[in-house]
Amino acid sequence: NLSLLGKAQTTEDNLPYCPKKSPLVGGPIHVTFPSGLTLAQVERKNPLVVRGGRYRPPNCEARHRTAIIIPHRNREHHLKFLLYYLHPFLQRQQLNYGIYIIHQEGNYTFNRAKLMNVGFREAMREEEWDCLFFHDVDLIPEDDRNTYICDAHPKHAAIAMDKFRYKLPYKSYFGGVSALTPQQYLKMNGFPNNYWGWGGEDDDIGVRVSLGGMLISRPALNVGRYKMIKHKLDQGNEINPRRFNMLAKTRHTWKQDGMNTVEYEIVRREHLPLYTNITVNIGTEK
Ligand code: UDH
Ligand code: NGS
Repeated sequence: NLSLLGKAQTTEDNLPYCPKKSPLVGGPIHVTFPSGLTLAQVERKNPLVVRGGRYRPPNCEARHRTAIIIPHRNREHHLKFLLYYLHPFLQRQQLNYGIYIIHQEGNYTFNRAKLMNVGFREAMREEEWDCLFFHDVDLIPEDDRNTYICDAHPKHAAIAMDKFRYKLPYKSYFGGVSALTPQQYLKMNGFPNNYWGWGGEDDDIGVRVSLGGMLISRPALNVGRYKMIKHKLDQGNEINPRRFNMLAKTRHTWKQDGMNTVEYEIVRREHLPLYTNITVNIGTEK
């Protein structure tokens, strides 16, 4: 049936696929932090974002479904700015997306990587995302061309941060913002669950990429640019003195610790106007 064939490019809702390259993407973004900004203002600026912080382009079918996973505790003032920039940024990229805040409950030592494992499982439970962006709350992308889609290999996106004078601090750096498909994530058994406190977990994740038989993909240096909202080390996220010892053993431990062993208890799941808030009890160090 020829007429059907002719419609092969349209989808269920009879929308054509979005163009491969979004016409709405500009280039550099001038990032400032307006004082007095409120979440209500961010909501008003993003009328097409629906409950849970979900969006799909109104006039075309997105080619990509991206979940943003943000580990969080006590950083509401950063979250507000991130949402202010991220929603319009993702919309200009014509993505079907959702934003998940994975909020660690309680005052026990923070565990960034374990929260990412929780985010992976809980986001995939809701939707067949084809790409997950693991995103620190204090990093604002400064260029629209830093497309939030996955590559053939795990992607390290935050390669040029202002605090490192817009270059990698060291060659294997994998911190800040990274992106993996569900297949890539599972191939490396996700992220480690046992890095409590600051440091090393991102290096462990980088090592896992290669132990999983993959390479690291990166955007161009003039595109993977981020501005970090300045802050001090948080209370409850003290430097982890064990991190070097643990890193030395990743090669032996990655299959025994990760997505296959993550244990937690969901406390609350809220579909808020600008994001899905998942509050989780991830327990304490064993
Ligand atoms: N995070 C929270 N709450 C916390 C701790 C961390 O939400 O209490 C999240 C947040 O998404 C943050 C990410 O975890 O962006 C990474 O933590 P971080 O911002 O503290 O780490 P970063 O390395 O900065 O970016 C630490 C600044 C001082 C480092 C000093 C050690 N040399
Ligand atoms: C390394 C840490 C990473 C950290 C990076 C940048 O030394 O976790 O510095 O830190 N690795 C270890 O401690 C083993 S920063 O300059 O952002 O404070 O991400």
